[in-house]
Amino acid sequence: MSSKDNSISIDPASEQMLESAASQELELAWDRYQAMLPQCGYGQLGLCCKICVMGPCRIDPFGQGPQKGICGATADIIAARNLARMIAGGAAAHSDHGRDVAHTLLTAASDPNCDYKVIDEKKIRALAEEFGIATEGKSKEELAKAVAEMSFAEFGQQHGELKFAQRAPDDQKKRWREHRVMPRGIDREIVEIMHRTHMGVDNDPKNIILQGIRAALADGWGGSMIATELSDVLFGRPNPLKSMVNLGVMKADEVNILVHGHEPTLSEMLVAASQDPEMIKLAESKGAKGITLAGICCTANEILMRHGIAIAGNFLQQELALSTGAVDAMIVDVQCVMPALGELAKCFHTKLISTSPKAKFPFAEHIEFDESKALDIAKQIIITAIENFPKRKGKNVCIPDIRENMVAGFTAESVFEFLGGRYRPSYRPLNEGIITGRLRGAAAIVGCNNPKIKHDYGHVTMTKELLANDVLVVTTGCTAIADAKAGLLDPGEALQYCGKGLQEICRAVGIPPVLHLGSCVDISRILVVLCNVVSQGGLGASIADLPAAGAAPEWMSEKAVAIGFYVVASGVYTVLGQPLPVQGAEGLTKFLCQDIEDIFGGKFAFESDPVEAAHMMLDHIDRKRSELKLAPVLYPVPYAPKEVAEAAVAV
Ligand code: MSK
Repeated sequence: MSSKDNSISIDPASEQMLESAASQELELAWDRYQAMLPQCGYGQLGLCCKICVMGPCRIDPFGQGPQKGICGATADIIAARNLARMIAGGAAAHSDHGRDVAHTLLTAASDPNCDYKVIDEKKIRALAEEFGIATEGKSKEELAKAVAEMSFAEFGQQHGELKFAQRAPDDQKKRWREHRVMPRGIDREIVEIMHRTHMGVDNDPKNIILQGIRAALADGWGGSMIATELSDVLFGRPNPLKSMVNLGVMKADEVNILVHGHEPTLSEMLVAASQDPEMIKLAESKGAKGITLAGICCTANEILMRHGIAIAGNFLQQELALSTGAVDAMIVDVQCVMPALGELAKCFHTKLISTSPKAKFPFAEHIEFDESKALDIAKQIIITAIENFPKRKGKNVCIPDIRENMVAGFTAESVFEFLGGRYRPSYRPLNEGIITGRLRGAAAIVGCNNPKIKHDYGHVTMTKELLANDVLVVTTGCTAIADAKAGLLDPGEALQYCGKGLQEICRAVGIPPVLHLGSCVDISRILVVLCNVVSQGGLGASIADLPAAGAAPEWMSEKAVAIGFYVVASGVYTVLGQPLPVQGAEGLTKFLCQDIEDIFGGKFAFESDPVEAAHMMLDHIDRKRSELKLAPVLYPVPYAPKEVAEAAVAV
C-alpha cells in the first residue's frame, strides 16, 4: 500500500467503516481534523506561550516579528517550558494509573472479601525482596500489603532514588546521577516541573528539559513500572496466547460490549462477569446468542494479554466501532477516550458508560467503579448492556467481516523462558543472534494513531521494513494493535515479511518476529528486556551500547512525550513520526536531536516517512554494531533510498 493513495487507513475494516460513516453523515476525528486546517503554526513549532496572562505571546519564526515574549522569554525558553509541561501531563497519567493499581493491591491484600486476590505469589515474593522486605514466614497477602505501601511511598518520596530505577545498568544510573536526573519521588518530579515552568522561575531551556527528563524517568522506571508489576501480581503474569483482532470480532447476534481506556481493574471484573452463566442466560432471554466482550486501546491490551479477550481496534477505531451500530455498551475508564463518543453514541442505541470519578464524558451514563464492590458493579454494567441489546432490533448494523489471528502476551520473563527454555531461561540465544549477525538488532515500535498520518500506515510499514532487515520488533499499545491487524502478530503469516536471519531465529526458538508486550505502561517491560540483554553480556555495558532503536510513528499524546524522554534518557535512539513541538526553537531542537546523546546515550530524530525512519534506525543499529566490533550481518538487504527508488519507478 502506498502512502500516496487517497485512503485514510490501510486497514480494510476501518476503510469500510469510514465509507459507512460518511454515508450516514457521522462526524469523525478525520472530519474534525479537516475542519481545523490550517492548524496553528505557532503551536506546531512550540512558539506560543500562554503560561501567564501578560500573553498569550508568540514568537515569529521568520524573524520579522517579536523574538521574545512580554517577559523576555525566547523561543527556546517557551518551547522548553511547553514541552516539560507535556512530559508532566504524560508522566502524571501513567503514574496515577500505577497508584490506582497499588491501591487495588492494598485492598485485595487487606480485605478477605475483596473480589481481587493476590494471584502471582512468585512475583510478589520477588518484588518484596527487591523492596528489601523480609519475606520469610510471611503470607503473600502480608507481602502484597507491604509492597503496596512501599509503592505508595515511591510516589511521595522527597529524597533518595526510586527503587525500580536501580534495575537500570550501572552506566545509565551513573549518567542520571551525574546530571542530577535520577528520580526521587514520582509526584515530586511532576510537581517540580509545574513549579519550574511557572512564570519567572527556571529560564534555562536545558535545565528545564533535564527536570522534564527526571519526571519522565519517574514515569518509566517508577509509575509505569509499578503499574505493570503490580498488575501482574493482581491479575496474573501474561503468557503467550492466541486471540483475534479488528472490528469483525463483534457479532451481530450477540450482546457486544466494548471496554476502552487504560486501567485493567474494572475490565478484569467485566471479563469474569461477562462469562458468568447467569449473565449469558440473561442475554439469551433477551434474544442474543451470547455476550461478546472486546476492547479498544490499552484496556483492551490488558485483558488480551491475560485472558485472550479479542481487540476491536486501536485509538482511531473508537468512533468507527460505535459507527457499526452493533455496540450495546462502550465502557470507558481513563485516557485516550474521545469526548466526541457521547454525541456519536446518541446516533445509535449504544450506551456510553463512564466509570472513573476522574473521567466523565458528555452524554455518558456514569456507573462509578468501586473496588470494594467490583464484581457487583461489573455485573450491573453487563446487565445494562444486555438490557440495551433489544433496542438494536430493526436498526442498521454494519460490522465489517474482517478479523485477524494473533499471538500476544509476552513479558520480559516469558521472552526469557522462550529463548532459553523453561528450565534454562536465558537471553543468550537473543544476544548470540545479534553477536553472530543472524539478527541485525532489535527495535521497539510503540504509540498511538494520529489523523495527520494515514491510519496504521506508519506502524505497519516501519515494522515490515525492520523485519525485512532482520530486526526483531517488540511493540505495545496501538502499534501492537495495528501490527496485529496486518497479520504481523500471526507467527505463520509474519515470517514471510522477515529477512532470512530473523526467520532462522524465530523458527529455532519458537517466537514470532513481532512480540506484543502489552499496554502503554508496559513499555516498562521493554526497559526490563533491555536491562536483561545488557546483563546477559556480549553487547556492551549500557543500554546505549545496544544495536537497538525505538520509534513512535503515529504518536499523539502527552504520554508518548513522557515515554520518548524516558526511553531517550535510558540510552535509546528514538525516531518520532511527528516532530516534538520544538522546531521553532533552534537551540532546543539541536539539544534534543544531537547534544543529548553525549549525556544519556540516546537522542531524538523526527521523520514522517516510515521507511526512511526505519532506515535511520538501521543506520543507528549498524553504527552500534560497528562500535561493538560485531561480525557483519549474515544476510544484508540492499536498500534504495527514496529518491533512487522513485527514480527507478519513473524509469
Ligand atoms: S492507547 S496513549 S492512543 S498508544 Fe495506550 Fe494508543 Fe497512544 Fe492511547
